[in-house]
Amino acid sequence: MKKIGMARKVGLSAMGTFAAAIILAACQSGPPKISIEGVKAELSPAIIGEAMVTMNVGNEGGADVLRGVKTDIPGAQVTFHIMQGERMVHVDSVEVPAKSNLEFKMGGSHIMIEDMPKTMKKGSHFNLTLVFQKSGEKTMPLVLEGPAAMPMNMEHM
Ligand SMILES: [Cu+2]
Repeated sequence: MKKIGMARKVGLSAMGTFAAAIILAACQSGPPKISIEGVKAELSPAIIGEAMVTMNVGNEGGADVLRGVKTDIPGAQVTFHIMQGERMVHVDSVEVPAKSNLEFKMGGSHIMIEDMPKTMKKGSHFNLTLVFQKSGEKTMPLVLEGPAAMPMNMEHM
């Protein structure tokens, strides 16, 4: 009986050391400090019901992850698109490294809104929400702008 008691005590103190190590690691990287600038939503010049959202996501703190994106436009789908070489692929999450500046722009990583209802046109207002793993949700009001001139090879299929 006494032996078991000893083992338990050792186990607990090892746990304490482990927890301390985690806290130390967290302090070194620090919490993320997210700022969002230059947000713009432009209708697709090629496809009805589609819009592209571009912005700069700055992070002056520790690493975070963009876990998702949502909108209050009824029935619309929003996704992250990133360029892998020449190809555009959908991704569910985007890393936001410590002390970084993530650019969502035309020709690079961007946010795509699809299946918008016909009521959404130039000048329509809506909300877009970025969901960060650590920083939580950031909602921004947007106004749909007319289609930007887009090089032919950047059109969405
Ligand atoms: Cu895209």
